[in-house]
Amino acid sequence: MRAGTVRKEFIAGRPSPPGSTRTVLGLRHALLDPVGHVRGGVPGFAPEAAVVLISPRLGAGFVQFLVDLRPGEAGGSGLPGVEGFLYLLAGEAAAELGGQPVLLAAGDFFFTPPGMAWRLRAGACGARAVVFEKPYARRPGISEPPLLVGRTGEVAGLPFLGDPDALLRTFLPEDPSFDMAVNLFEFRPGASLPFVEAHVMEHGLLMLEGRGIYRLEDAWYPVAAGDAIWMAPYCPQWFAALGPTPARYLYYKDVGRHPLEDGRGEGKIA
Ligand code: UGY
Ligand code: MN
Repeated sequence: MRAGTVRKEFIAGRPSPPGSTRTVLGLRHALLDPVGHVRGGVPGFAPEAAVVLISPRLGAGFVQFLVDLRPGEAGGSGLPGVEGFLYLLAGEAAAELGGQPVLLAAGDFFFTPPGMAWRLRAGACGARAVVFEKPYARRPGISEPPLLVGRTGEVAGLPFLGDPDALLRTFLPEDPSFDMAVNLFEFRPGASLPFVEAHVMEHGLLMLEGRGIYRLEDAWYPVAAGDAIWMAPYCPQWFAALGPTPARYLYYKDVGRHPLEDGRGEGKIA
């Protein structure tokens, strides 16, 4: 290799050499290289239409999966006591949310309250989506969250901790009814999280655009669009955007519950 050149196969997002993967599975974090995706595991979708990225089998308190629907193909979910959040990554789709019809384009999203059945039918170009599902942690005296539909363009991106180069869009209301958040982070090239976070909430993350470096515990990973990351509670985490274009990621976070409530179903505090 000549000085100053980089072998393509070692750049995140490019094909890995046969027999190698960037996937890392740890006790407190995981990085999932799209090269390793294997389809199946979500009843309600054809086996080839879904890929489970993160689940309790990994140690997480939620599920994160990708959906790829061919034109006209449909699938859905809605388990008892489980709430859902879907973000349409590409294409167009007709959704039925508890029987209510809604048309979605790329960048649109919906939240379904615990137990509400939802179904998605892809439009003429197909549809790609990411879904987060979580058992709802009920709280005495607090009503369940309502059905919600939104569009990325209608949510303001606010400077994160005062940094105009790191814009955060918060898709779900900060209301005690909600026990999950889903946010979209956009970093200009060179921007970063201001410090290494270590917090009680866990994350599921999907890189949507651009590239950067993610610190997870004591390891630093080059990441690019298509990578998924699980961060367990207290996993030290930090991100910096590298490359010529902005980096964007969508992430899940459990919120709004006392740490003594288990966050994995019924709250334990009466
Ligand atoms: O909301 C968060 O905890 C966010 N700042 N974490 C992250 O992007 N890894
Ligand atoms: Mn965080």
